[in-house]
Formats: sequence, structure tokens, C-alpha cells
Amino acid sequence: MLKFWKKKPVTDEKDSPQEVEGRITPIASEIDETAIPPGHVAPNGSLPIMPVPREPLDTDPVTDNPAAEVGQAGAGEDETPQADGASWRKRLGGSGFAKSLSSLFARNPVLDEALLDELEICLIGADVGVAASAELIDALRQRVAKREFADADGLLAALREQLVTLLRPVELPLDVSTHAPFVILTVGVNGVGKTTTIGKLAHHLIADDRSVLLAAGDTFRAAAVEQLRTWGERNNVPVVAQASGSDSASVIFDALQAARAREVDVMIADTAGRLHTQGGLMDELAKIRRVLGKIDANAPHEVLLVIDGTTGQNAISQVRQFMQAIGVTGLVVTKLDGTAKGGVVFALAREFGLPIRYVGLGEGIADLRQFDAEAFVDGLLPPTLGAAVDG
Ligand SMILES: Nc1nc2c(ncn2[C@@H]2O[C@H](COP(=O)(O)OP(=O)(O)OP(=O)(O)O)[C@@H](O)[C@H]2O)c(=O)[nH]1
Ligand SMILES: [Mg+2]
Repeated sequence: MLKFWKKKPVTDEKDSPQEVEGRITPIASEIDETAIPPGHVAPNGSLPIMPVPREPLDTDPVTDNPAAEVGQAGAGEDETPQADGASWRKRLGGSGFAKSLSSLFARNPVLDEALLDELEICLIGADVGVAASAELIDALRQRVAKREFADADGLLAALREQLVTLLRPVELPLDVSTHAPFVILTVGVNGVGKTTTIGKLAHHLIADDRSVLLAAGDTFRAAAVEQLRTWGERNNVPVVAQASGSDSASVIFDALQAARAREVDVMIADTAGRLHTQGGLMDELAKIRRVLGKIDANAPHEVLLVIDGTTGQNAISQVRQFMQAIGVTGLVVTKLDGTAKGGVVFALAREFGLPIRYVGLGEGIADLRQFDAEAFVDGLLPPTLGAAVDG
């Protein structure tokens, strides 16, 4: 049984949340930061826990997929380690990276300077970035000059190794056991997959025996709260929310109160998508950080920047902007299934060295993977030529 549902022993009346399931408790619409003393605990009854119905859903209001597909997408095939390997290949095999590199090597090319040039063009075309591609190719060129490889297959194997080496330093899994509740703030530009990632991450954490609470901090877009509630229902976890248009920092503040009072292990906060040009929205992130700091000086413990894997080199400037606005401690790269080129992961690793916590390999609840450098490279570039799309 999940820890969240265990009844908390009532030791201090003041800290115990009033039973609020099945109704929404109204709270103040705007938070006055100066009025919050450090360690403040909201009075009883002010925790706006959304009711969490248990009925199965017919359709997914987020993607319009049948609910069965949403709940199970990827779930069956990902249960075992062997299947997980196959699923990385299956999901990444259709990427621009996999396709262009596979077709290059499938031609049985001669190991010469022209092949290295072509390889460099493929890497750049797959969003690896000019600098990272040049470094990879220069290293390979030196090894070719030393006659390290017998043929193009040898070169392919070396490229695989170098790609894994490039990603190893950013293969740093998120450890949520360092604080309780561990607060994750999810940020990013519009439509990158923040809310979907939260739903998938909740599923991932629950499977790891963590209790989870979600905070509907995207108060900007009318449908955002409903979308998060749907993910809450799928995961059977509470969602703290207020009406759209209310103050995001206030929602997230109350959610942290609720998470603390209920001794939840992990709180994940959603936020509205925003561009660096939207100064007001960028300032809001700083306010969220300040307000959380009134309860826990270290919160948020993770600022997870979600990057859409199909955006290409623009991802680099997104990371820069969010690092400047709020500070970023980890990345999630989504939508690497389908048509994404996939190479942006290498560009991000080289440019920032920020931990890549997870990758999104689909829209289903089980389609988030803890980042694994070797599995990722194997999925993009299988050792056997032409195997990329076989799964
Ligand atoms: N194929 C695929 N689609 C994804 C993935 N992650 C998210 N999506 C889809 O991307 C679309 C946008 O996802 P959201 O989670 O709403 O994105 P968001 O960042 O919360 O969007 P805003 O709140 O509007 O900024 C949805 O249709 C998701 O199903 C993924 O890993 N793979
Ligand atoms: Mg969203």
C-alpha cells in the first residue's frame, strides 16, 4: 500500500490537515510573500485537495487516445530489462539520427576521409550541433590515421563508444530521498511536455514506492488544471489546485503545506509554459522559488527543465534562459520517439553538463525512462547495421 494512504498519527492538531477529500476548500487567491513567516503552516481546512475519483477513463482528454492505450502504452513491453533494451531501440529507431546514420553505414562504405565528412554532416543534420560533431569526428579522424579500425564497422563501434562517453557525465539519476517532501518544480516553454512528464514521473515514482502529490501551478491556461487532474486520477495521487487565473506561487505554496502535513515523499509542481520574452511569467518562477523558501529554504530541490527533443538547436538557448531565470538542476528531453532527430541530447550534454534525468519516449504513462547513456546510444545507433528499426 502507498505510504500516502497510511493514516498519519495525530500528534498535533494544528499540523493535521482537515479531511478535505471529496470537496474543494477555497483559499486566498493571491499570496502576500511578506506575510508568510518562515516555517508557516496553513490553518486547518485551507488545503485545497482535489477529489480523486477512481473510475476508469474512456478516453484521454489530453491526447484523445483511448484510455486503455494511455494506461498501457509501453507498459507491457517495458517490464523486463531485456524488453526495456528492445523498447529503447523501438522508440528511437525512427529518429533522424538513427535513420541517417543507419543508411550511411548500411551502404558498406569504404573507410576514408569522405566517410568521415559524410558522418559529420549526418551528425550535424541530426541536431548533435556543429561543435560536438566536429569534436567527435576529429577524434575519429585521429584514430583512423593511427589505423585503429579495420573497416567502417570498426569506425561505427568507436563512434558508439565516443557517444556514450559524451553522455556518461550527464547520466545522473534523480535522487528524491534527500529531502522530505522532495519538491520538483517543472519548467519549460509551451507545449514541450511538462504536464505529461509530471504524469509519467508520478507513475515512475509510485512504482519506486514513493508517495506523490501534484501541484497545479499552471494557472495561466484554462485547461491546464483539468489536464493535471487527469494525470492525478490515472496515478491515484492527490492534486492541489485553485481556479485558473489564480496565483501560481500561492497554489504551489499550499501544495507544499499539504505535502508536508500528509508526509508525502515527493511533490511535483506544474507551471505554465513560458518564453524568455514573457518577463512577467519569468518573474513568476522567481516568486515561486522565494515563496517555497519560506517553508523549506532548500526548496525546490529539483528544477526540472523539460525540453522538446524535436526543437533542435533552439533547445540550447532555452536551457540558457531558464538557467538565468530560475536555475536548472536537471533536464528531461521529451518526444524522442517518432520524428525527433535525437542528436540534441548530445549537444545539451556537451554544452551544459546538466544532469539528464529522464527522456520521454512516448505519450503513455509508462513512456518515461530514467536516462541511460548506453541504452540511449544503442537505441539511436544499434551495433548491427540496419537494425535501428527492427526493435
Ligand atoms: N510522442 C510524444 N509526445 C509527447 C511526449 N511528451 C509529451 N507529449 C505530447 O506533447 C503534447 C504537449 O504535452 P503537454 O504535457 O501538454 O506539454 P506542456 O509543456 O505541459 O504544455 P503547456 O502546459 O501548454 O506549456 C501532448 O500532446 C503530449 O501528449 C513524448 O515523450 N512523446
Ligand atoms: Mg502543461
